[in-house]
Amino acid sequence: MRVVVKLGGSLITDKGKAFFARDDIIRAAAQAIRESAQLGAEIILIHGGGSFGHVAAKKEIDRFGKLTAASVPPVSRAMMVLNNHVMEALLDENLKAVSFPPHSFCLYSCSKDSFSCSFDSLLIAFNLKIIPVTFGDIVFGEEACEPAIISGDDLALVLAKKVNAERVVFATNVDGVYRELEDASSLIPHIEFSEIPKLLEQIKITGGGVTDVTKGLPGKLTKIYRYLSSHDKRPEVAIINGMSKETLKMALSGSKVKGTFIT
Ligand code: IP8
Repeated sequence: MRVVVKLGGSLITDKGKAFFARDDIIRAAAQAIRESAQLGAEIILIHGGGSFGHVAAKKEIDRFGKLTAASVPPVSRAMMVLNNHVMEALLDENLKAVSFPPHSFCLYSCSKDSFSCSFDSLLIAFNLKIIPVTFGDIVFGEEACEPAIISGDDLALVLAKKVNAERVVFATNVDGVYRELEDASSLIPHIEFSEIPKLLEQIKITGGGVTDVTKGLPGKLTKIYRYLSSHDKRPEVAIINGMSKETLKMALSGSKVKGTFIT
């Protein structure tokens, strides 16, 4: 099974502590990836920025009011450090994995408010059964544009389309999408793809009543809808809890696990 997995920043870092990687979780995720690869999963791995990229980017914005070309070295550095934690864990599991930092192959267009990336090398690695690893990053702006942050969610969804992935797994630090944040029994196990706009309206009306603890969920759902509505071989999207190695492994192997599935 072809699967694109994003390890969220709130899963692999401690968002409350600047530049703090949760190596135990990263290592468990690497084991889950190895075990599912042994069961036949063909994987593209993406990770978020957590307390590395977001903290570094915020520092720049607080200092200069915006991201500038001079923000690229410190923000990309923070992401390379976090990426190194992930790469070391994968390579220690004897996985064949190679890192593709987006600041070296993506550009931001401010006139189109969109990114363009050259995925050729990454896709060659994937076809050679080497796990490509990429991540949310700062990327230069083209022509007169300032740099911008490309999120791992965008990369996951674009790549899922490129390789016709059967499943996209968003591994987070919560079990999925909840109707009521405080009510564990309100986990939504299934969302019909066509119902995402309605659900987003509900989120707007209730001011976030339908949400998970990461405020990025409405953004994630909007992106899922935007990127995948025009795709005929739409992958199943699973939002799961990556704190459990077994859940992650089973999700990567195509099983139905606890979480929210969007089909
Ligand atoms: O956590 C953000 O990636 P995300 C990356 O996937 C940076 O949104 C540099 C903040």
